[in-house]
Amino acid sequence: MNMLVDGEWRTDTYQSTNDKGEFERSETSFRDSISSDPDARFQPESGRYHLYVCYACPWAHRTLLVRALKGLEDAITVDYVDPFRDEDGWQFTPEKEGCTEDSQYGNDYLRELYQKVDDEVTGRVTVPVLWDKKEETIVNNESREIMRMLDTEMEEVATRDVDLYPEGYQDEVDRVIDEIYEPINNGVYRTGFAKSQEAYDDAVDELFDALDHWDSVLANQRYLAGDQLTEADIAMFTTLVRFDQVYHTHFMCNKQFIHQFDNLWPYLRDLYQTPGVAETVNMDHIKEHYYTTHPDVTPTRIIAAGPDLDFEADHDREELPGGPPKALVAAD
Ligand SMILES: N[C@@H](CCC(=O)N[C@@H](CS)C(=O)NCC(=O)O)C(=O)O
Repeated sequence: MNMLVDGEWRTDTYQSTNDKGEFERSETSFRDSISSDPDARFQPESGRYHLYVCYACPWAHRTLLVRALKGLEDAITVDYVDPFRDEDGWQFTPEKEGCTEDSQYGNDYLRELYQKVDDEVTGRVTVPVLWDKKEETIVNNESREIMRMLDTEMEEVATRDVDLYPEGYQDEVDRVIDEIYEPINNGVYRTGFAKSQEAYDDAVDELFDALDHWDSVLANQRYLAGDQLTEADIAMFTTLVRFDQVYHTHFMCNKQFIHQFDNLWPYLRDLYQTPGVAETVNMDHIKEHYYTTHPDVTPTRIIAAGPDLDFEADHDREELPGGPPKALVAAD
């Protein structure tokens, strides 16, 4: 696979599986933070930060969702790369529907930003990227951390009073995000990129055990951390919304569809129908990306047709305690 090595783009270096055929995700390289601490280097300022994302990517999708729910659209600008990724990595193709140019520099490739920041950089060139226009550098490219910063450190520039890491829920939110990461968020990739039967069997079993567990939890509570919508739901949503149309078939996560689960399916529709969420879902980009970008998984690059899902159908979860933040409902 492709990555930057000492600042140079290489297409022959990155091994994504270990000798047991298990997928191993490499560590993210830029880990600074926006902080309202007076001494912090990256202060929360409107207009200062920019996101580079791909609509197709579940990790990038987390950051788009927090931006939308908190009303940070004017404060944080965004560019969208092409969902099709080949040997050259992520590209800017503004002529394509839903994609933009690199509004900051007019680059052709996302890797050029990484090289601009550090001409000796070694690492994968991934989305999301949180860019600082003032210092012209990458603040962070780890979605969980970007999600938290946008949620908790940008209050003064957010236009909506939405708190996705509410007091009293924080330990539970962190626990749930940790708990769903390996078997579910990363689990679909571990299943789909497995290079041995054993690695696949382990990953797919772990994935569906975890889905069964959360399906039963969601029988009695509206959201993953209780009665409030939190970052944990954002993290779960971006995997679930891709599941039936992509992970089930392309990644062979096919013991069951999400739309066959008693509670995960209404829960997914409930989240989808939360004001601001649906606009962040670009299913065409999602499908194009996965089916065409991993030729070792789907060599024909043919985009599978189904299934046809009605994310807008009634979910009937209003009967459970809690509901979307008032500021979101009022804005709708
Ligand atoms: N840990 C990172 C993972 C991001 C990531 O893997 N993004 C994928 C797209 S879904 C990517 O950009 N992959 C390009 C590559 O690995 O070369 C995060 O959560 O932000």
